[in-house]
Formats: sequence, C-alpha cells, structure tokens
Amino acid sequence: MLKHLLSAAALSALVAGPAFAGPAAPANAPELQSIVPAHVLVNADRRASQNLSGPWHYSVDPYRDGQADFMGRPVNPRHARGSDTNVEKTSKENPNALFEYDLRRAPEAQIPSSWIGHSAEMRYYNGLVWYQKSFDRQPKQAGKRVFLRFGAVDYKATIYLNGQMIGQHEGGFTPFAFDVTDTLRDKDNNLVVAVDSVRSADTVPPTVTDWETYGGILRDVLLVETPETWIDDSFVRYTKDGRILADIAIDGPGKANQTVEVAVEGLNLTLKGTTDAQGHVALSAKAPRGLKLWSPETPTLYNVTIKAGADALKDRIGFRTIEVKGTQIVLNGKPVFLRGISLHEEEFGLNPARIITPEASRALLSEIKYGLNGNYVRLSHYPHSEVTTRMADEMGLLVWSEIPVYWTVNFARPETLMVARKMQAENILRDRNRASVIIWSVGNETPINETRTAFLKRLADDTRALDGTRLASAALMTEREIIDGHIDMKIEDPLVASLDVMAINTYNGWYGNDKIEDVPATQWHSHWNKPLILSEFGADAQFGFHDEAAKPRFSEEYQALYYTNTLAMADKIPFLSGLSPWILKDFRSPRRQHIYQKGWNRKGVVSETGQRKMAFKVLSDYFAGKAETTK
Ligand code: GCB
Repeated sequence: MLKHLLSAAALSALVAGPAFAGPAAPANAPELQSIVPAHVLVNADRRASQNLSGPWHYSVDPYRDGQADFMGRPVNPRHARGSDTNVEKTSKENPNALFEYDLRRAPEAQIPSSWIGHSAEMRYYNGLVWYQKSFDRQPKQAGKRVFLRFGAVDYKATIYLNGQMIGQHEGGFTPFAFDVTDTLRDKDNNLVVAVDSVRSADTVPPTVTDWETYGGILRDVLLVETPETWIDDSFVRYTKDGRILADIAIDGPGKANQTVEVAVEGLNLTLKGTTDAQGHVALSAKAPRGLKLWSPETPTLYNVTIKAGADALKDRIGFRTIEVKGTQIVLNGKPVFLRGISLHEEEFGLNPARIITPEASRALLSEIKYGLNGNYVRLSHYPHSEVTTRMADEMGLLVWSEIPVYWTVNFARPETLMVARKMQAENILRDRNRASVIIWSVGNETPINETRTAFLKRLADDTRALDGTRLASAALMTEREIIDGHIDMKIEDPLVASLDVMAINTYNGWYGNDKIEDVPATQWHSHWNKPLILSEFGADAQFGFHDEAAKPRFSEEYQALYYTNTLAMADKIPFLSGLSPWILKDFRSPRRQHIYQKGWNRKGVVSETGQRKMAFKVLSDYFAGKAETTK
C-alpha cells in the first residue's frame, strides 16, 4: 500500500510527464514507497502543538564518545548520553558511580538555531553535538496520538526519548516526525538529540559547498497532538480545467470508510467523500465562479478546513495554475516573466545563524518584492524553512524550491541517491499546498556525465510522481566559446530532456577571462523548445568600496556595471523567461577569504546587514521596467 497520497494526475505524470489527466495506472508508483516518510504529518506547523523550542542543553562530542566505547564496542553507561539516567541524581544516590557526561547540567542555548550562534567556541565546530531538553507533557490528554516533529536538523539526527532510541534522520533541511505516544511520560520527559554536522563525499550536500555548513536544530521541535485517527496528508489544488481537487490520506485505526470534508471558506464550497480501505479519498469539484486566483499581484489565500472523524486541519491555500507553453512560463493562463533573485537561508545581521522567524523572513522577502520590484525568489540551495514558503504565499512571490544536490555528490552511489530522493519527497510533501512554489529543482551545477544524468532524471521522475502540477528544473552549467568575436553559449545538457524549464548559472565577466564589455553581445542558443531562467549571475562587491574611475573588482561600481551588461545580454535571449541573479544578501562562505570577503561571499546586492549596493538599483530599475513591459 502506498503510505502517502499519489493523486491520479501525479500517477499519470509518472508515465506521461506533467499533466492534469484523469486516472492512470500507478506505473512505477511502488518505487515511491521507499522514499515517502512513514508520517507526512502535513501542515504540522499549524496544528495544535507544544513547542519545545527555547533553552536546550548542548555538549560537544568530537570523538563520538556517546555512541560507542573507545574500542568500538557498545557505549559504556558512563558515557551513554542517550540513556535516561539522571546523572546528578544517580551520583548523589551512589557516590561511587562515575559518569563522564551530564547533559542536564551542560550549557544552554536557544533552539532553533544553528550552533554557530551558541558561543564563540562553537563558531567553527564541525562534528557531533548532543542536545537535551526536559519537559512535561502539556496538556495531558487520553485517547490522543502524539508526534515529535522536527522542522529540520542539520545534518544527521539520532533521537532518544526517555532512554529509547526512537529514530534517525539524514538531511539538514527537511522535516521528519516520529510517533511517540507510547514513549512519552506525563512529567520530566528526557529528550536527547545527537546532531552530527559532518559531511562526506557521500552526503547531500557533500563536504565542499560555497556556503557555510553549520549544524544544529535549525527549526522548531513540536509535540503535535492528533486524534487516534488523523489526517496525515492532503494535497489541495486547482487545475487548468477549472476544478478544485483534494487528495486526502488519513491514518490510524479508523482510516477506512471515513467521511472526509474539505471546506473552502468564502467560496461556499465543500467537497465530501469517503475513504477507501487505505484511508485515501480523491475529491473534486468545479471551482465556483467567484474564485480569485492566486498571483504575485493578488496573493489571495482561502481558509481551507479538512475534516475527517475527530480530526480537523486548517490551512490557507491559494489556487492558481502553472505550466509551460513553448518557451514561455504561463501562470493562470498568461505568460509570466520571473523577476527574482536567489536567496540563502540567512537572516540579516552580522552573525546570522539560520534563525528564520516570520519577521526575519518578511524582512528578506520584502527586499525582493518591494525593494527590487520582484515577483519571484530562488530559495537556494536547499529547502528553506516553511516559515518562508508560507510568507511567500502571503506576500505574493513565486518560488523555486531546491534540494542540495550540489556540485559533485556521489552520483554512482545508490544510498546517496536514496538520501536525495527522500529529501525531495519530504520537501514536496511539506510544500505542495503552497501556491507560491512553482518549480521543484533537482540539482545545482552538476557535471555532465551519464551517471549524473541518470541520478537527476530519477529525481525529476519522482518529483512529477509526487506533484504533477508544478515544473521540474535544475540549475545547469553551459559551455562557452568565442565565435566570430562574440561570446557564444549553447545549451546542450541532455538532462534538459527530463526538465520543464531550463536554468543556467552564468558568470561571464566575473569568472573566466571575458571582459565585462563583451558580455552584452553574447549569443545564446537552445534547440530545446523550453523556457530558460538565468538561475545565477553575479559579481562580488564590498559595500562601501567605491572607485568610479577604475571600477576594480570588488567595487560597487564593477558589480553595477556587471549587472548592467549582463541584463543587456539577457534582453537578447528570445527564450528567456526569468532571472534569479546571485544573490540578494552577502552570505557566509569559508571558501571566500580575499580581504574584501573575509569569509563572506560578497555577491549580495545588499550587504549582510542589508545595506543596498549600487547594483541593487540597477536590478530594481530593470525589474520595474520589466514589470511594465510584461504586464
Ligand atoms: C555558483 C553556485 C553558488 C555559488 C556561486 C558563486 O555557481 O551555484 O552556490 O555561491 O556560484 O558565488 O560562485
């Protein structure tokens, strides 16, 4: 049985590519069973829950002493951080007992946050860290099911509750949940999380990236309470033929033959049906005339309530369509030009630690929407917080969402492919009710060879199977030649055959030897009848470093000129449908150690604290013009 929901449209997409077709055989759908989580717990962030965020104890363990003894044998109780022993109490009762850890008395830090923000010593720590939190269960309720849900733990997490190992998770930026109903106590629960930030050639992403890898419990930890039978997954959407579809999956002892209702407030619309033996139901109704479609200009969201038995979910959902027609991206039936920029998940400030509150997210997205006149953001290079995708829904920004299949992951290793596939499934299942998200990307700047192309094709196929209503893409690189004195770019990556939208990262005039003066005359060629996004282009500039005459590298003047000339190039690409230059804000990168960088990639059009560089205005003016001409 497929644990989660595959809509009929999604299933047909497995065979036929993106479609809104009717029922189809589930082709290779059983393959998805191995990648979808046991509990999707959709909309977990909006369910009634006890938020365990706040102060947690933490303790470093560079030799992984809490996981195995010094001879590699099972861990000795003296070191067993995952156990339920109260070290202080036991030591008092038995002064002879020796322990070499005591998590409950270790230093405290605020969660969620990456650990680089905990203390000066943690700034460059990479390894295993133990986190501990004691809590009482509130409110205590009989006949309920309780899930422990992590928004994201970077990179590997092993979870112990009251001395029991309840599960593990790999991947730093997607949610996961465990059923802890039978493990919880009413009082003094002991939650221990071993967080390992170490990457290898086999992880996703691998060791070397151009952003700083900082471990930690990055997003909220929630105790989510549901009835015994609960709504585990829902996928509510609007189709090109004017219908609202809702696929609902419930789980628990009463999942079969259960009445399910999906009510859209303000539209006088209620969809109703009964679940099958697996707890699934597919509902569909013609959308009422009064439906206001979601778009960046009018980001209309409806309150949607899903009811099944004793459970009810409330979500805010926008309805829109997205498709590709020839070389155009089409939103709600009209071509749209994506006026955007790329963004790393770092809040404004001198010392960001991936603490993405609604305020932090709004501040970043406001610079894009109102400062740059944008309608689009590329959330690079990994799934960002659900706070951000919800904010994009509210504010009206289209979103590119991506997993960190970055540069050279181990494409030949089946286990690495599984990690990436699960990540993409977790990302899609979390966000496929967000109208803002229009593109799922499967990778960034990967080398072209058969093994890599097969790996990414698998991800693109999964993507369509999980959500046949959005577009699949990947940020690619392309070869440059000089032909008749001009720069010549051809898009020939065979992966394009598996994608809906082509995306290219291009840096002529910054990397390589091309002069910035030669960039506007660049010629682009594509034999694919598909739209192109320039998913990256950019140049480093230190805010406040000016040299109007010489315009040297790292000056604001060079960056502004680079933008002017690259945008002039963009204007000449007939199949171009969008831009997400690199990048909104300067971000931490240990690879960048020039005196103007000092550990920061300076390609932001604003500094790390949000000061606008000259290039900001160039882009903002360009997008203002584009907004006029592409109305
Ligand atoms: C890229 C990468 C991005 C880097 C950027 C740069 O192509 O996709 O992660 O940060 O270039 O600054 O070089």
